[in-house]
Amino acid sequence: MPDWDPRIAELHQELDKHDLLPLWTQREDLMPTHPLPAAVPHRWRWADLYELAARAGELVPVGRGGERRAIALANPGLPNVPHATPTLWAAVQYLGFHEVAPVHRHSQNAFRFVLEGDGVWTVVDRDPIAMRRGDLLLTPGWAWHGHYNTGDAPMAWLDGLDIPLIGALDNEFFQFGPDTIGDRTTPERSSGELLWGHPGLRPLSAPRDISTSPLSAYRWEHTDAALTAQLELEAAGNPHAVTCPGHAAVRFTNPATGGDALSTIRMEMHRLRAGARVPASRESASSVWQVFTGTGVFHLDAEHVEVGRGDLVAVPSWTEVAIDAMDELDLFRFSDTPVRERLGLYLTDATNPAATGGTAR
Ligand code: 1HN
Repeated sequence: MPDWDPRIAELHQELDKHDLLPLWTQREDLMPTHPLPAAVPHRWRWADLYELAARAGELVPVGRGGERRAIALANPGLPNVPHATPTLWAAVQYLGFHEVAPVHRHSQNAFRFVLEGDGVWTVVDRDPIAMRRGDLLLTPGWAWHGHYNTGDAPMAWLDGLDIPLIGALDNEFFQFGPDTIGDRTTPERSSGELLWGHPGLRPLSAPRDISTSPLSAYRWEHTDAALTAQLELEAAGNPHAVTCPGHAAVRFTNPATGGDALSTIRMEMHRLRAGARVPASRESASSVWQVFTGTGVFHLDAEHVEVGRGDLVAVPSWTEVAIDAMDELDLFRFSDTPVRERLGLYLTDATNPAATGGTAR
């Protein structure tokens, strides 16, 4: 742009006064060649998180108002907001012996993933669901939910929600439930599992259209068995049983539709044999990983980050990710991919020619 004409500077000032901005000075911000996230790749250590959560457990009561003793992972690239990525919230929640997290509901979708411990039941729409190591529990948007600890020890787990996405859309709704949680029953299986937890079998009593998963809990015994089977089949000579050598993976799905278990959050479990590698790739999705067991290294663009049990890693859109397993490595992952797929926005470096320096047409 010619900057020698003083009338252009005047025009820019005048535009500013009228709350207007010209595209010609902004093009690279408005239309970068690929995503340029403000969020950064980052690791949080489980040992730090757990120790701080336990301290909060001694000092900070849980109850009506604050609702949850949850400590959010705040991405250092996104200052002053409790967001792990621009679309995902991740937190460690801590509930002491005999404590209750009161019932409420909100439009945001949520899940819990249990790294260790048991003794807490989460009640979702009056259905009590046991929380145990390795389990994934769902709280779809607008479902009533509260938690109670009936065990003899405190318990901590990972909460994932789509809070930042719902916030960006100005679509937040929240409602308090009754002040008491009712009978603290401790059934082994929730009614969601009793109805829907049988592979390939759909209850005929169920309505036709079920957009969020009616299966409230995905138990570790099933996830573990599915991953074990993939690696056994690979070892028996079937390379198609795994996504790449030594890498078993499953997605948690809605048994009524086969789609993602939550409409806005994709959840997966990965198992790498010792020494296996997930090759480098980029995708236009942001994600958070948690190490369930084992140790490994995440290669995030130029950074190499060592991870061990419970550690969490935020991966912004278009970050190049590769993973090396030092010993057998189990990883839980959640991402905003379903949102992007539904909107026709999901791209990877394998599908987007611009990513490799070509021209997208
Ligand atoms: C919430 O309801 C839970 O139900 C956890 O455990 C974290 C963060 C913000 C708002 C609501 C839960 C939350 C939350």
